[in-house]
Amino acid sequence: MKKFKKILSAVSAAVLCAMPLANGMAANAAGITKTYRVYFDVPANSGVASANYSMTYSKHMSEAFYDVGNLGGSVSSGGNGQGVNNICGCYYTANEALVNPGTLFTMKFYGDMSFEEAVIKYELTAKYSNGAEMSSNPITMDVVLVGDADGDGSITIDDAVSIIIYAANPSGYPLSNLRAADANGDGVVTEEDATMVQQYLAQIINHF
Ligand SMILES: [Ca+2]
Ligand SMILES: [Ca+2]
Repeated sequence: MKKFKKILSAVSAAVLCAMPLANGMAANAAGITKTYRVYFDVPANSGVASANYSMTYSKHMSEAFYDVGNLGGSVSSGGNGQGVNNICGCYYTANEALVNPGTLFTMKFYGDMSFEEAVIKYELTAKYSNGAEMSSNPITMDVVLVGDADGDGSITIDDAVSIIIYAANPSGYPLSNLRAADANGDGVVTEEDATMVQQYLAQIINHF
């Protein structure tokens, strides 16, 4: 409890520091950059051995960044920034046909529009270990607005506070969206993520 009070007082100090800058940011709402991270997930016993993802996305978004997920394997990507609209994609390879549920890979980009406006079209295919395409694709996409820990659709100081309180007592103060709370994308929600949200609100960084 003592630690919790200490954290809350640190949060209050941080809120006071961040408020003027956060207000300034709201005045320039048109320039706000949103960061989206997409998790490509499979359920248990999916049998996926590899996957292809390709998409056409607005030139107003950053290039896309791909990372391997918690199931291991490897990702190779390419094609960023070609043409009038950008085309990119990745090829995911599992270490062996997947049995466990989890994330194959993630894709992240940032810009000043919604995800639906940014991604013009995409294709996603999953394959068995013999290279045959799965007729029923078991891969699902979970789109996350990074930093929006409380899931209300915008990133405010409330999100940073929620993350700090959760980090101090995860079972007592659960978060509605742990993936969004994981600002730095390292797979865990800690005070480092709250710090990153505060840096974003203070415009020290303009994306995650
Ligand atoms: Ca929020
Ligand atoms: Ca994190």
